[in-house]
Amino acid sequence: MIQVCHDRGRVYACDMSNTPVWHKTVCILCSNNCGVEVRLDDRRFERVRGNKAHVASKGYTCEKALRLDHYQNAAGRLTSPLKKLPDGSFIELDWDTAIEEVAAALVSVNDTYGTGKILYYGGGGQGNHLGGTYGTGLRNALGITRKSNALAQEKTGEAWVEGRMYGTHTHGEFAEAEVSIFLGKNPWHSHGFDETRRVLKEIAADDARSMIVIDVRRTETADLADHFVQVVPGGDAFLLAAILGVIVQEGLTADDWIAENVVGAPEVIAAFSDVDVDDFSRRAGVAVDTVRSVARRIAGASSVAIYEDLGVEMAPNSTLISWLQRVITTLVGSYGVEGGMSAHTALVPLFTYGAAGKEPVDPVTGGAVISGMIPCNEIADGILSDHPDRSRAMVIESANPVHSLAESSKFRAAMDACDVTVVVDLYMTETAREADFVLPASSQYEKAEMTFFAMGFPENTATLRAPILEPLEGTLPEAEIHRRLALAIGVVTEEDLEPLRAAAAESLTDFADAFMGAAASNPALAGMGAVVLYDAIGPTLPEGMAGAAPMWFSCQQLAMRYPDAVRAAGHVGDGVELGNSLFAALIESRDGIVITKHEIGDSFDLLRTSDQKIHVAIPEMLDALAGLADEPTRHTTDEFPIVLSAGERRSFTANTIMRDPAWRKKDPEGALRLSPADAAAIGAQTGDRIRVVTPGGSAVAVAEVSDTMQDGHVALPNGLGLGHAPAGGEPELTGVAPNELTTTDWRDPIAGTPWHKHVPARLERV
Ligand SMILES: Nc1nc2c(c(=O)[nH]1)N[C@H]1C(S)=C(S)[C@@H](COP(=O)(O)OP(=O)(O)OC[C@H]3O[C@@H](n4cnc5c(=O)[nH]c(N)nc54)[C@H](O)[C@@H]3O)O[C@H]1N2
Ligand SMILES: Nc1nc2c(c(=O)[nH]1)N[C@H]1C(S)=C(S)[C@@H](COP(=O)(O)OP(=O)(O)OC[C@H]3O[C@@H](n4cnc5c(=O)[nH]c(N)nc54)[C@H](O)[C@@H]3O)O[C@H]1N2
Ligand code: SF4
Ligand SMILES: [Mo]
Repeated sequence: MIQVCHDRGRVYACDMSNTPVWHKTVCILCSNNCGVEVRLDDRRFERVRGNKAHVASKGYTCEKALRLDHYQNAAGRLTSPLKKLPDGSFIELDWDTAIEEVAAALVSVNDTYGTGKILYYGGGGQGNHLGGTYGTGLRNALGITRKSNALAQEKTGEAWVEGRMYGTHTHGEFAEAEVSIFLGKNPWHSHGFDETRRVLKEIAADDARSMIVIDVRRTETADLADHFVQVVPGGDAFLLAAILGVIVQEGLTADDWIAENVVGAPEVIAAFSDVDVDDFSRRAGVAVDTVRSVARRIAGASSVAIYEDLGVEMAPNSTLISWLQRVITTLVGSYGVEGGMSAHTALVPLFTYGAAGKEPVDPVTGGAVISGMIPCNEIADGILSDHPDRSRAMVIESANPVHSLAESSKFRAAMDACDVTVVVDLYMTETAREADFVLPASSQYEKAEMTFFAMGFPENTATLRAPILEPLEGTLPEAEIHRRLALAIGVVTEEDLEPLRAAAAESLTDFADAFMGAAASNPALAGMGAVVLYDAIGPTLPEGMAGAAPMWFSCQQLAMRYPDAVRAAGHVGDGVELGNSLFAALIESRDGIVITKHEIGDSFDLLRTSDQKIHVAIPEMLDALAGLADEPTRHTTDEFPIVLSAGERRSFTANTIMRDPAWRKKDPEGALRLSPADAAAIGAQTGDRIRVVTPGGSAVAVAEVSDTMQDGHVALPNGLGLGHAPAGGEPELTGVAPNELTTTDWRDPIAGTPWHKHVPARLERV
């Protein structure tokens, strides 16, 4: 028998003898969100272990989950709203005053410059996407049309391609694939699918399956690969085009399958029949025999799954590469087969593809607004321009763009150039320090939270977490911050909310009727959906779960769109009842639930192209392919001859979620890794200090000489150079902040995504 115990601000499940039990939640340090169980000692995470009952991770964790206390309880948690004074110092405000002043400041930006000059950045990280649903309400309340987040510096090139080819997002089933390809992706450390390391080891041990790793460095994943294809930096587009050249020229395409399922294939096949396989292999730095054997292995497989990630998404030709790798799976017929690529469902899709092919252009910078997002690399330039329509204010939630976006100094200047900037975070981050207002959020273990990262097919899952701690005093969950802001801005009133609350108190079905009616007569109310749901349905949910109320609407939408798959997953009823049943299961389960269960053959039904076929011919990509031979491979100069990967995932990196350097058990300062020859060239050894100089800046890092690195390529980890203030004083920095070395102009011409893995650099021994 479990009961709820309260003790010194903590609420915990305990048995009848008051013995604390394990609290189910998830790890928030990467998008896998592995289910974990936490044993608390007062507010500290005393122990963390994998949750064997979790629907997706089944007990799996990596070494990082055990260190989660450093997220929850690091020194310096914010406990009061802050306002910056003209002299740059901060004063504490009470919440009522803070909400009133923030609302007034944002409304005044609209009054002064007209609506549309506020930019909303962020809204969620590796573990928290519910905040973003409330952010949508704020945007609607203030007429904010400009938004962006970290996806617009990594995944928008991919989204540009997928919108055209599939009209939706696709993902591979690596647990089943005969051939798994990791392209600029090091899943051993970065993860990205359920039980990653277990699956990697399983593939490595299975003679019938193959792993192909395409990377510039011999990574931990590469060590497990059947084929490690070590490209030179900038060589990926040449390599993939050469692989496609082999597949086409040796007649290895899946012609019958293509005829049935693909539009535009003849044009694409023709384009690769001309590729000079020998020359392109040489340009990629890969032996042509390797290219041929890899191409044949791919074409001969019953299923191929590819995971591209930052190694190619943040490097030259990134959008072209996103297309080339999808041409491979398309021409060998590996979509909609078990172990291949497939579209998937989502409770809330992370991307919208409706504008694919006609993406609007940002009027200030001229950049393509893909999936509604301003390219990250153009935000600061836009604000610092003299364009009359430039943004005048920013609201930044759950993100640290001063640290995470290119050219930190420029983002600081852009914040300074705004009339008002508001940051919602747990800690005094590099970005919060620059803000006019800082609002302290409750942590992800102090409120209901979830993410929309799950991409499984044919089965997809979702995990809604309950708080395991009461909010730290002085903090508020985003739901409550946004409810108060909406009331202060005046876009919803108590009179609007009262009848909806009353209806929700009766039943969810009554609420559905009342909400539809109210939204029809008052569109502003519909735009505030998340806040309205929180206010009305929230009080009817179990203790601590009010913030999950917007998921009621998402469950309804999913049930409407895929009623059979939702029922096949065990939820019951029709129409609103089916959505209610899904919602009830989500609210109840701490182990995650299956939300949709399809048949593998349904894959094509999930495509959102006009005819539900794959549209492989993209004119801009065919042009880029035609011009590839004339492109340089390395983008370096005599002054900056080395390629720097600025921001690599390692054992103890987790974006900027962990600020306390003590969380790191290895690589405490975040070493600059370089090859023995590059080290010898400047007379450096492991442990020496090396200055890295780039066109954007310079920094000193500790060296780690490593034979996993190829000559002419060096790497710094991501997520270092964070300020941590143990005694509440001035922050101490550990390691190099990678974006002190990057520049906003170094980016993909189509998607505007940065070339952080390909920064020209030179090294000097200090
Ligand atoms: N431990 C840990 N895991 C994480 C995160 C974290 O911070 N720490 N962050 C999460 C996030 S937000 C993301 S987006 C993912 C990113 O996950 P990954 O993309 O896997 O991470 P990276 O280490 O940045 O880059 C992957 C690989 O690209 C290689 N690479 C560099 N340049 C090139 C090139 O020109 N060509 C090729 N083919 N490869 C190249 C690098 O050697 C590296 O092995 O990780 C997620 N998981
Ligand atoms: N040079 C270089 N730059 C990079 C990368 C790289 O490889 N190289 N990687 C890029 C990638 S792929 C990504 S995804 C970005 C990530 O960078 P960002 O998008 O900036 O995200 P995080 O670093 O995860 O920062 C999350 C912030 O959210 C706060 N936070 C945590 N929980 C909550 C919460 O519940 N509520 C609120 N309001 N705040 C919370 C944390 O304290 C932290 O300050 O970095 C990018 N930057
Ligand atoms: S860091 Fe990622 S893979 Fe590791 S335990 Fe956390 S969620 Fe799972
Ligand atoms: Mo990311």
